[in-house]
Amino acid sequence: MNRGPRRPSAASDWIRRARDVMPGGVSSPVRAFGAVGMEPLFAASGKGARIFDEAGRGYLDYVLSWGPLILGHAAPPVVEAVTRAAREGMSFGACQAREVELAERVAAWVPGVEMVRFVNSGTEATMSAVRLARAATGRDLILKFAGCYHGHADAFLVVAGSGVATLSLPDSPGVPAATSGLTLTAPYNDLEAVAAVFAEHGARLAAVIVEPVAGNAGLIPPREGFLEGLRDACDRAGALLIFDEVMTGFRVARGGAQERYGVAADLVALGKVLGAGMPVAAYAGPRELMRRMAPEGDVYQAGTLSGNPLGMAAGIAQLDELERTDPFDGLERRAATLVDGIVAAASARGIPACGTALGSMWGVFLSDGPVFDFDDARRADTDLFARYYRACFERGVFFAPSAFEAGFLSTAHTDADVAETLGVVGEALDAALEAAPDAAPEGAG
Ligand code: HOZ
Repeated sequence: MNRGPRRPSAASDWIRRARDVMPGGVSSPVRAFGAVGMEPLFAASGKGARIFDEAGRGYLDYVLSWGPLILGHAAPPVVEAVTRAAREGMSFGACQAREVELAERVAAWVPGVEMVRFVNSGTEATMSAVRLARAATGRDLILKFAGCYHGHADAFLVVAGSGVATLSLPDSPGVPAATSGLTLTAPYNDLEAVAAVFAEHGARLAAVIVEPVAGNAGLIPPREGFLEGLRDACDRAGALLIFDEVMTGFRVARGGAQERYGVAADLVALGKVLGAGMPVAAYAGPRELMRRMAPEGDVYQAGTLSGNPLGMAAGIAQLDELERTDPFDGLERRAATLVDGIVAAASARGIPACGTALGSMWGVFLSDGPVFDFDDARRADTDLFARYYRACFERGVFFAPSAFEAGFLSTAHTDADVAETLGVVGEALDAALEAAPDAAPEGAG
């Protein structure tokens, strides 16, 4: 087999080789950069707030592996814990103390959680939570919200956000109509539409699954009363409320959106920060529900690598560092400085913009706003976004390569990093305006 030299190598060479052996050259579609008219970033390393490509160029990173790296890249406590764990064995397929230690932390931090089942991805977590909800209620239908993304299981690829929205694929071939037909949808933040769904289907609804802060259609906070309204509708109909906190968990507050908004879910899906960059996720809830899972109960779900020692070690180390440093207020202040700065820079140039910072999640839409749902999000100027995006990237700032993704912040990002970013943003907005098609000189192609 020709492995070829790892370095030095032009990025274009890696892209060509990748496309030859991997669909689109990627392991996950959001990494392709197609929506911003660019070639993918090939990451070679990361340190603190920066990611470095194969050519050695550094970028201030606001993607942070799509959320897990709340302490930044290669955070020493996490690296040390994983290194130690690796020396002791990569995987056991047997119970180990680290699983108990991480589950105990989750139960202590996340409201309503008494028991935890570890899995390997957010998709597995949401998929399994829905299976449990269906078993517990004896019902089949679920309600999700347009623009929310709960991973790529069949039930969720219905008007989904994230890469599905970026690529404008409202549904996916390969998902049987019999399966997608069990997923009802409503606009995010729209309690009237929710009431209409419950009026017609309430007795058949197993669960409502929601991102309590939508982070896969850009960042859209819940309107006042929305989450409470969902709680109420579920209680009346005997359906379960599932919070997909894969993004918001340990980010919008220490205990996630349940803590921040004071609304209790029946089941919660966690991931990203939980595994500190390792493939770790979980679904969790009260004993009464979780005991339905095999082997205590009759609902089956399993995984060879679930509770993997490296992932558990990484998660414990990251949560312990968060516990020790309690960085949540500081992260939110810095995220707000970033969002306010971007919106101000856009406004100063006559570009409509609005944005939100929630904990260490943030987002800006290039539109007037307000943005309450997926339709509002899609009104943003994606062409301008693409030009602005490219100009930021060229100047060393790495945002998510889509107008339909949230941004993240880590404890490694300093005030100086944010100031540097805002300097780049101003220049990039100017460049984006100059590159506008109607700003091109006459006759230019
Ligand atoms: N869930 C991540 C943010 N939308 C994307 C991860 C991926 O699809 O690769």
